[in-house]
Amino acid sequence: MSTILITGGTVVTASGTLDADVLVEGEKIAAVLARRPGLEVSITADRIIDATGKYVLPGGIDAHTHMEMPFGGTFSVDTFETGTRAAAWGGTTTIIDFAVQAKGTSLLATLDKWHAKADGNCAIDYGFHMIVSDVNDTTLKEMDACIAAGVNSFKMFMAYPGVFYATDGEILLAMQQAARSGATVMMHAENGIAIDQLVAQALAAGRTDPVHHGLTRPPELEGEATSRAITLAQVADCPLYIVHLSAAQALAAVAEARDTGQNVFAETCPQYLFLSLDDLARPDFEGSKFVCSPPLRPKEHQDSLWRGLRTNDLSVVSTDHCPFCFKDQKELGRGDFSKIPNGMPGVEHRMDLLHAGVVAGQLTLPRWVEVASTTPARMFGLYPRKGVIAAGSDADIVIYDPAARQTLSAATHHMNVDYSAYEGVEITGRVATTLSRGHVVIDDGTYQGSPGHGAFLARELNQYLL
Ligand code: DUC
Ligand code: ZN
Ligand code: ZN
Repeated sequence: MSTILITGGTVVTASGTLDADVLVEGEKIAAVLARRPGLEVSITADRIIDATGKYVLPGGIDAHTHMEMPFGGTFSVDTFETGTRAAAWGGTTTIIDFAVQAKGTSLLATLDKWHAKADGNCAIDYGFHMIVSDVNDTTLKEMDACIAAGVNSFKMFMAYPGVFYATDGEILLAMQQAARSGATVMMHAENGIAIDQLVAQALAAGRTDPVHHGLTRPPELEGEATSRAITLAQVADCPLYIVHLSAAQALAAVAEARDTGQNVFAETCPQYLFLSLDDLARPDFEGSKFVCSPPLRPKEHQDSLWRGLRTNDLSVVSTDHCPFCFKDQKELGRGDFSKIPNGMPGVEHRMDLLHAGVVAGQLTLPRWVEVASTTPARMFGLYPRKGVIAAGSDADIVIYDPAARQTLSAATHHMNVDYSAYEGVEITGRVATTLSRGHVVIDDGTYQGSPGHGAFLARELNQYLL
């Protein structure tokens, strides 16, 4: 079995920092060896990686991505191969992607289809959530089979009538079914029925620019839907995870539910922490690059979200990586913002952007690791295999240089998309080395991984439930 010794670094975990060396044997972490003055331990290894001056982190877990997703009449442009490679460049060693049930199809056939897309193509490990868009007796029964197959989180939509939308009654039925096994329902919480009326009114009045995507999806309608989802989950006694939370109103509803002890959790995404409605309003159709749902919000919401991350009302930061090219894809919505495919690229830069939050004093170093790796591992049944630097865990390790400088750009990123939402933004910090199960995937500015190294992760239930 080959061995790697990572020396001289500062190990950062959710519980603190430690000057320690890390020994990797094969695919696992064999030991974390604290360095103390006067206590010299001599260990030999096949390969020594010098991490002096760098952080040694558990690999990032991005619990919300969409590779090759059929959506808005087109497909998101990263494949499992290109998307997982880009993730590794940015220090993410696990993704959890969404299998998408089309109406009239079965959940298990959907799962097979997503396995076929990912199998043999991923540079890092991956799991699946299931999008349930057709609630009926058959699919409700199939939820148990999905759980047995390691897919125990089910996303539903209160938005997109006619596409993914589920009625309150359908949501209640799915929540009751999930609750019987302890599975989690993930919710896209926006009031799609009301939004569709606002969209029709805007278009009829000739308001067609991308900024109207944001203006027709007001934060109040995210707050209302979030409260309604929480009430339905309470009645069904089902764990609820609000995805891509963007608005202060929605956060207030989550915080109130958590204060009562209800099993309600929420994630936000870097785009809601760093970008705003001003970006959607960029001229010359540039705003289309920032169309995602829920939409980017007025800047005032950002402070609430950072605070929510500190208070744990927001427990996870994932990306909702759903990239569409500007050319030919975003352009489908010239003259009609409602035809712009909803989604933004992000899988490569989540760790960097959150590190920028550390540099700016918004998060501590351990909290950075917690929201980006440890909590997603626990939330989605992967801990302690993933999400921690500890003996026995998978050797998914990122060596992060906190002093390196980089400028984000489409010219240098590795995502398969023709623009960057952060073009020209300067960041302090950069991944030096990424290991996935003991294999070096990124080192010193080169990709050394291979498609097919990444393995499917059958997940256990949410580990925050009593
Ligand atoms: N919701 C997502 O989670 N991803 C892409 C689009 C959407 O509305
Ligand atoms: Zn969504
Ligand atoms: Zn998504």
